[in-house]
Amino acid sequence: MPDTPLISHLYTADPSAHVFNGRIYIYPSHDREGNIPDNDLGDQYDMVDYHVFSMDRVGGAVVDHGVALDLKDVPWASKQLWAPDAAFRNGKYYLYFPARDKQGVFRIGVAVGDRPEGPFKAEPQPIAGTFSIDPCCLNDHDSGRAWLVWGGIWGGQLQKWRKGSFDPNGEEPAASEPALGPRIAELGDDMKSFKGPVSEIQILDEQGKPLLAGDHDRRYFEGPWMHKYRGVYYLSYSTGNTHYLVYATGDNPRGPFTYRGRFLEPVIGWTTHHSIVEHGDKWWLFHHDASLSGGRNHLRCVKVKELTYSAEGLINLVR
Ligand code: FUB
Repeated sequence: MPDTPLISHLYTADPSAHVFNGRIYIYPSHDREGNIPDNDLGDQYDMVDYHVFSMDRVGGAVVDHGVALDLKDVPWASKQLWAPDAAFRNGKYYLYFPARDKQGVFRIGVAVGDRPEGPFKAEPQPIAGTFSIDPCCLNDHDSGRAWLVWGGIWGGQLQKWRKGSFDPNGEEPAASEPALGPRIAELGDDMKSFKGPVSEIQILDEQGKPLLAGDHDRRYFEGPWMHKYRGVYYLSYSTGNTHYLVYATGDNPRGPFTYRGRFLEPVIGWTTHHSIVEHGDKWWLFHHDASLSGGRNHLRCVKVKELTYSAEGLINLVR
C-alpha cells in the first residue's frame, strides 16, 4: 500500500475513524496556514472548523462532506478546534471536540447530528466536568456502555488539573513520580453528560508499577484511542515529545492498563495522533504526518496503514 496522504486538497490531522452503515468515516482536525510561530503550547494549531470524510473501503475514493461544524457556531468556544471523535447511539451521531473556552481553558464539547457526516449542532456549554483535549469515545457494544477518554499534557493543559481544578501554574509531576494518565468517564444515555465520576487511567509497567513521568519513551502524552480486540481493551496513545505511538492493554476501560509496546516509529512532523478501526476483515491504523507540507508541524495529512496482531494479541510494529 503506498504511503500517500488520503486527503491532499486540505491539511488534515488527528484522524478518528469509525465504521457507520458499513462505510468508513474519518473525523480529523482541519489544519490551516497561519503566521503563529511553533511553541510548546501548540498555539500554531489554530483550527476553526471540521470536515468529515468517508470512503466505502480503504483504497476507495475519499469523499469530502464539507464543513460539519464551525467555531463560530460553538457558543462557548474561543479558538483551537483540536482533535475530535464521533459516536452513534439511539439514531443520533455525536461529535466530541476540544476547544479553548472564552477564558482560554481547554474544554470538551459535543455536537449532535442526524447523519454521520453532519452537520452537527453544538450544545451551548461544554460537557460538564471536562477539561483538556483529545476526546475519544469508546462505544462498547458488548456492555452497552459508552466511555469518553481524553487528556493531553503541555499545550493540552492536563498538568494544570492535578489539584482537581484549573491551576495556571500546574506542572507535570517530577521525573521520578508516576506520570499523568488520561481521564475517563462513562457517558450518560444522552451521550452529552457523564453518569459516573471522572477518573484517571493508570498505565503500569510489566512489574505492575506506574509508568513514571520521566519515562518519555512510554508515558502518556496525548491522543488516546481505546478499542477492543478479542475481548481485551487496548489503550493506545502518543508519547508526544518522543513521537511514538504505543499501547497498553487491560480488562476494564477505567484501567489499570499494562504497557505493551510501540507500534509506530516517529513520522515527519512533531505530533503523532491516530485511531484504530476494523473494516473488511482487517484492522487499520489511521494517523497523520507532515509530509504534505514538507514537514511543517501544524500542516499535516491523514494516512492509513494496515495494522496486524500477533497470535498473542500484541500489535505488530506498523511499517
Ligand atoms: O491537532 C492539535 C493537537 O495536535 C491534537 O489535539 C494533538 O493530539 C496533536 O495531534
